[in-house]
Amino acid sequence: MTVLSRLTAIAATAGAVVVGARAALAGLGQPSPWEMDLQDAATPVMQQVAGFHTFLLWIIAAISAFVLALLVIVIVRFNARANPTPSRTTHNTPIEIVWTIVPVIILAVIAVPSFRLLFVELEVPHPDLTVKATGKQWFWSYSYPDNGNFEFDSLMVADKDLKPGQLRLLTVDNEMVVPVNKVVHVLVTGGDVIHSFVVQSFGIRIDAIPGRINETWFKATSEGVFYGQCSELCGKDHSFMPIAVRVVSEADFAAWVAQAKQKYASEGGAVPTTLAAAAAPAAR
Ligand SMILES: [Cu+2]
Repeated sequence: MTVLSRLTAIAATAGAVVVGARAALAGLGQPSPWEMDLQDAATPVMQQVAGFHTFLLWIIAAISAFVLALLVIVIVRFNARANPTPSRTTHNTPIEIVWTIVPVIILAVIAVPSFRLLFVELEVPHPDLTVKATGKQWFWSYSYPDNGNFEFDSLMVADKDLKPGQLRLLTVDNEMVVPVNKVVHVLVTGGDVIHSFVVQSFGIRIDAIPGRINETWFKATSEGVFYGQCSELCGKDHSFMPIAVRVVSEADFAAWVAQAKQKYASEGGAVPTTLAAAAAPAAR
C-alpha cells in the first residue's frame, strides 16, 4: 500500500465517522452519543442562536487561517538562513491603521446580529400562557397561574425505576406540558438557592434566584419531549434535577389541564398574589 492510498483510506474512514456521528445526532430535545454540535432547534430563537453560532465559527476559522498563514510566511521567509540581515523597521503607519481598523470592523459585524438576537431573547412577545418554574433542592415545581393555578413537583426518575426507552438522568415523573406553536412565558425563581432553568433545544437559559422572578419565553414549533438540566451548581443533587417539557397539540393540552387541575388540586396550588400580578401581561 502506498503512502498516498493509505492516507486516502484514513481520510475516508475519518469522513465516514464524522458523517455517521452527524447522522446519529439527530437528537431533537435530548443529547446523543458522539454529539458534536448543538442540539437541534425546536424554537425560532434556537434557530437564530444556532445560526449565529455557525456565523461566529466561520469568522473564527477565517481569523485562525489568516494568523496561521502569517506565521508560516514569517517562518519560511524570515528565518536566519533565508534572511541573514534583517531590516531594522519599527514602525509602519499604514499597516498599523489596518490592524486597528479591521478588528473594529470585525467586532461591529459580530455586534449587530449579536444585539439583535439578545433583544429577540429578552423581549417577551404577547404570551398565550404563563408557566412558573421554581427551582428547589433538588427538583423543579411548575405552576400554571392562568390555567387554574395548580402546581406540581417534577422529580427525576431513579435509574432502577426507568422503563424501557426512558432516558437516564433526564426522565421525570411529572413533565411540564405546553401547547405547540404558542408563546409560553416562563417565570423562573428559586425556592432555596440559585438554580438555572435551561432547555437547549429551546435556546433558553435563565437563573432561578430566590426572592426574584426572572422571565424568558419560548415558542416550540414541534411536538415531543424536550429535556434540559439545572445549570447552576446548587448542591449535592445538582445533576439530578432535570427539566422535561412535553409539547403537545392544543387539544391535548386542554385535556391535560383539565386532568391536572383535578390531580394537583389537593396539593394546594395557591400562587402568591405578587406572582399572579407579574404573570398578567397587562402588569408588564
Ligand atoms: Cu439546581
